[in-house]
Amino acid sequence: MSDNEKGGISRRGLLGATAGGVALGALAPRAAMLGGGAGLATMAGMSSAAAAAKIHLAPGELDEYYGFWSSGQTGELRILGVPSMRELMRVPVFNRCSATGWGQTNESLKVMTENMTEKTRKYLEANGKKVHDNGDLHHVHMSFTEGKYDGRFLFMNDKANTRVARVRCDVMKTDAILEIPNAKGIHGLRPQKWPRTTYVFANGEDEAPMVNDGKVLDDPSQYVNFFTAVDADKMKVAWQVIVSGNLDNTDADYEGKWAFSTCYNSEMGTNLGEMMEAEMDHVVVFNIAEIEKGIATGDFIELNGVKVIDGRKGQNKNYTRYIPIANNPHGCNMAPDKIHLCINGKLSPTVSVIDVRKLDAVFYDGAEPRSVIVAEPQLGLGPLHTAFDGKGNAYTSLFLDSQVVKWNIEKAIAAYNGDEVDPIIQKLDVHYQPGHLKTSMGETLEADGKWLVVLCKFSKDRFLNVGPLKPENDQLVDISGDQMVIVHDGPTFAEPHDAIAVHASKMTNIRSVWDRNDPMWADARAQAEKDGVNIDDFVGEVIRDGNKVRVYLSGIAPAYSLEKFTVTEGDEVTVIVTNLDEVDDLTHGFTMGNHGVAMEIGPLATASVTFVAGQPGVYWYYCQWFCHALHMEMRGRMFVEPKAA
Ligand code: CUK
Ligand code: CUA
Ligand code: CA
Repeated sequence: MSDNEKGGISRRGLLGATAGGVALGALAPRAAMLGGGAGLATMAGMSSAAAAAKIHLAPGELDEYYGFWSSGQTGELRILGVPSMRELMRVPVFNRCSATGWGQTNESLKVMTENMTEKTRKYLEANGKKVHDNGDLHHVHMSFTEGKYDGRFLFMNDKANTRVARVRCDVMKTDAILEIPNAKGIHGLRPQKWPRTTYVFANGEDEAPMVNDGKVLDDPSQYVNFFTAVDADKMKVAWQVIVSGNLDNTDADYEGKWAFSTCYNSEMGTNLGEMMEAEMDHVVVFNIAEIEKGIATGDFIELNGVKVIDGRKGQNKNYTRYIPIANNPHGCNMAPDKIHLCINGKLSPTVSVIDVRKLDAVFYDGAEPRSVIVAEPQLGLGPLHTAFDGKGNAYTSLFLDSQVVKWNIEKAIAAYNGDEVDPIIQKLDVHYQPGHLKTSMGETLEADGKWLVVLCKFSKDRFLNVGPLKPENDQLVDISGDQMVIVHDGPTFAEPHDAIAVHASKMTNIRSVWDRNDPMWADARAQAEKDGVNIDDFVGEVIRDGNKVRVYLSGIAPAYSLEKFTVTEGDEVTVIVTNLDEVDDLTHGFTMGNHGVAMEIGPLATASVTFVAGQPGVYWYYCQWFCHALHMEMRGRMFVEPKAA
């Protein structure tokens, strides 16, 4: 093992290394970075037959874990089975979905627009749009009760349009999307772990003027960043904190006392050179109780309807502390031992381990901020994220080395204290350039050390060539033994950053058919009541209301309640469809031909869509979800009459 790979070197030594060789490596062109990994591809043949057998599920066998995957710039949530890595479902969140009508149905448009800022609403209106139909979803995390997954909600970020979304785990549909005011580019996101998820913490990555109305433009000295606590139950902003520097990744502790965010741009630079200038950036520690006290006692300003605390450096208050970390750190991962927080070096080959029990002294006894660091093992080039097995070991992705390094936290602490021990247990080649990595249940008190998913940014030669745009490669690693073993290569499309694996026993709320009283279609139900239509019955009604027409359809396989209805060219037509089949897995659809309209209606659900009736003529509508032997026959006609001259 080279010196470079050994733990226990001096702090001065590794900080020196940061500024030199590592930084150069990070800046090398992509082709050069990939060169390192390519020669190692043959090493993948290590998978043992025994480990591989574990992931083979016979037809009909179920997976042990639900994997919840982000999809990056695709903007959706994905559900995979672990360990089979079979994709089970896609849940549209920020994206427009052709199959389900997400982004087009009235129910989804309500979710997407009801917590939008006025600024965005005006922008969209001026451009003839209702919603943004893209998102950049990096981080998906489940709600917690006492440090364990509670199977209620999933929360996720949209870096592209500064939003936070919530998905209901009972029906796996998005039920709230909140655009965060003031902040720009929501990146890191984590739910509070203890005592329960009261807050979802969300990092603003991009600096901008505090009041971003065009009066200040190219004057970075007036830029700020915001840390946001979202009320997880109401999906409204609870409070924000103005910070020094920007914010990248975040995590929360297991006591409900702290939240942490990494910062790679303490320089507040606006170009690459400036963002790498300082020798040290930092991790910000947020003191939740002090911030709540500050809000309660009025020590805030109100900005766009949000209570904002000033937590910048030099405030001399107990809202925040800034702990220096070698330049440009990235991942922020709390270990399930409740004690150790790992800050991943990125430009530095190190992970800085913080003992959260030492934070009180920094806040209240004037202890030096770096006194909380209890280990700083040198692991390899480009550490991005760390995961845990609940047995005292940590797994860190090395982007530049295309490796995962398994190391022991206690040994790293001993090495930091001068003992002659090497904390590194194994380095595993992965394919290639890993970002996030996640262990089964690893971000909870029930970390079980069975599986590790490594989300590689490049797949290069691992799959058949599909052209210049290649899939990512989500590799599954068996970590149940002493040595890590790769057991599966999983191609994924643009581009998962993060994933969690939740044991199936946690998903106690999940349903197979909808409850007729679900709030998702409350608006449609209220309108139906006004129209004197009972949408729980098999009804076919056409209600005319000026140039608005409401068509109530029921579906029982293989027929709709109306085989035809008539409207006038230019009418605003709302079709409200209820699926009255109570059978598991019996989904209907509604597609209106040549109108760009299609939606899903799950068993016992109601869904509605509004469109303008097109040019005069006969248009067929049909069910696009194969529901019955006579599914093709589940169709009807819309007659569009010419407008009276
Ligand atoms: S970030 Cu993508 S690899 Cu958005 Cu969690 Cu680290
Ligand atoms: Cu209903 Cu196909
Ligand atoms: Ca920096």
